Amino acid sequence: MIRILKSGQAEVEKVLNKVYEDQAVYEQRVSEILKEVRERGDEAVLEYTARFDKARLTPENLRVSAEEIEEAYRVIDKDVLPALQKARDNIAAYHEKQLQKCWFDPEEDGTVLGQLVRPLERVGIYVPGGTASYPSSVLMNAVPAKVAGVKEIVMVAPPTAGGRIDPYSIVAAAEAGVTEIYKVGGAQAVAALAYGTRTIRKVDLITGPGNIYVTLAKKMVYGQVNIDMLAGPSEILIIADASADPTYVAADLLSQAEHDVLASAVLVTPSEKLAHAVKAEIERQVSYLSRKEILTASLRDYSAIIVTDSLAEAIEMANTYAPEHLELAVEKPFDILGKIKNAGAVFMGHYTAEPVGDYYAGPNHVLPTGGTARFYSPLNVDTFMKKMSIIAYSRDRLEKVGQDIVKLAKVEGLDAHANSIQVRLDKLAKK
Ligand code: HSO
Ligand code: ZN
Repeated sequence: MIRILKSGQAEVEKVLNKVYEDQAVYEQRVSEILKEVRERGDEAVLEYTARFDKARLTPENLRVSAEEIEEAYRVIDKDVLPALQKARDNIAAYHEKQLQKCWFDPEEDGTVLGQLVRPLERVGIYVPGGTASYPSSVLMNAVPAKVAGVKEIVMVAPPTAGGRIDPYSIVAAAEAGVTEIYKVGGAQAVAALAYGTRTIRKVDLITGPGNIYVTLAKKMVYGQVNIDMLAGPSEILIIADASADPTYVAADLLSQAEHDVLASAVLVTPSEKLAHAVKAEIERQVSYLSRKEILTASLRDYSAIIVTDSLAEAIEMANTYAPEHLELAVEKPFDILGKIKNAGAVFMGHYTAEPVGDYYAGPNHVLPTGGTARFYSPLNVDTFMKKMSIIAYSRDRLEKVGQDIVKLAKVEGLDAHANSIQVRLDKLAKK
């Protein structure tokens, strides 16, 4: 089911540098959908929704109504709501710490330099449909937007054939402060958010994970609007030493392997004994888990247990892989944290099971995948904000340094720039 490899074996390289299939074939279709929605707006959105989701909607019922939101609250399991609210509060508290302050730096001669931090006005959150419709992801996208101070938070999700959206996702949206929900998914939803239609006004930023069509659409509209990142299949890499419990390690590997047939779960450990125990545990646990087909596929193709020569080598492999989720299932996780360079989120010690972060602790679960943790950060409050520079020069300052600016402008051959400074210097000289 899952291979055990030894460091040095050629296959290890393949696991660490995974390559997914070429996406070019989808690009054509996505760009056509974008073009249609751009040109024909709602009409194209509704046609694609009928074709791909089998839902027949009109401009009037494309938006989830107040009654539908009330109904969602009625149909969900009542016990879930307090847990969802607690998760929301934890996410809000964590993201509040990320808020950056505006600052002003006044100087002796009256000059002031500063920076204002402002929320974006209107953002779009994509929520996948079907079994990948996760209320937790609704919270992870919407709560940071709310904390940032975004006024209009628009959610889109593909409807079922009956024209409905998962009630838990609707409730999560309402609890997180989403202001509009539309029943539209796929590339057509991204197009509507990016270009705007009569019913769905355009946004400044699109966040949230989706399938290949959604991801490519986000890539193609980038520039027209901002996007968070390009999400790929989920991954977990666990560094474990002999102190790790094979039952826990196996369970955590399986927790991410169940997301997708393309998901990866990798264990790197210097303990050969642990490697074999984890393999046996995986087989035992898969027998009672429900998503067997997905688990079998993802464990076979993209996952492995790698036995390393040392803990240091295991850490090196983790840095090369740059996993979305990194678990440090070692006796003293804080002792090795300093050596970790690339990971989306780090889960410390034997009791921080990865799902603690997926659902509850507070940090975001929208994380860089596919090695992009080398240069991307988790979704965070900054994603929903932008900065403005403030410059207030005093007369004294301009008089003192104006000639520097004139010189720099002249070097560039831009005499109107030089002139804008010089006219002031000339007047000041006469006073
Ligand atoms: N681990 C997923 C997020 C998720 N897990 C949602 C459960 N629900 C990607 O980081
Ligand atoms: Zn997960």
